[in-house]
Amino acid sequence: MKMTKDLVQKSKLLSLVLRHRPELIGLKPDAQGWVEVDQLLKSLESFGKPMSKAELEQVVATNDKQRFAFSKDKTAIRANQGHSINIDLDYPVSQPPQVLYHGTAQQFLASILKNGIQKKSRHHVHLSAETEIAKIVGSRYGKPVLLKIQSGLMHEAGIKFYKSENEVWLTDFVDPQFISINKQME
Ligand code: HQG
Repeated sequence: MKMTKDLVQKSKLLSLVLRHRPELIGLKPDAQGWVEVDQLLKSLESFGKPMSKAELEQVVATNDKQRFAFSKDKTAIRANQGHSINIDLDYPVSQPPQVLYHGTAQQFLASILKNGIQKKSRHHVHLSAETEIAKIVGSRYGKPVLLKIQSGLMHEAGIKFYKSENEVWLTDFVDPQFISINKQME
């Protein structure tokens, strides 16, 4: 199901407060990034951007990248990945597929091939098993470039990978030796 414009706006506000600036609306996520649903709805209302519980449920269910998740008992919510606030997502270490992809923009290429893929303001480097997703991610910053990552070799070298609830592969850093440009996209 496609999100309406209104739901996209609401989703962006949720990303902002659950990943980057909870203090903006007076929220304090716990150590794993969870906030109480009731508290979130109250805070959004006081902030002048009220959201009903039904709307919140709709955002979680229809979000194009499954960015948010409810706790099992549905009383708490968090973003699945992409945080800049300091939390521990507690995802288990997982064995990655042989190859993963990272979408970036042409202007970052020289620096990446020299310095590796860094996490910048996020907690982890984000990789995906799907080339399509990586292309879309890369095009946010300019002409997209698709990088192929030897995640199998990284795993063998003892580098840890985590898989988020919404199937994003997370790691700390990708050294240039594991990166090649995916020719098909040039
Ligand atoms: C680049 C979205 C120069 C890196 C997506 C990227 C993703 C370097 C940018 C999630 C570099 C950081 C994450 C280096 C890395 N020199 N540039 N050494 N190392 N970069 O947005 O991976 O819509 O923080 O290639 O779907 O683009 O928010 O990371 O271009 O899953 O849910 O620095 O964000 O999800 O940009 O995207 P970002 P990302 P959401």
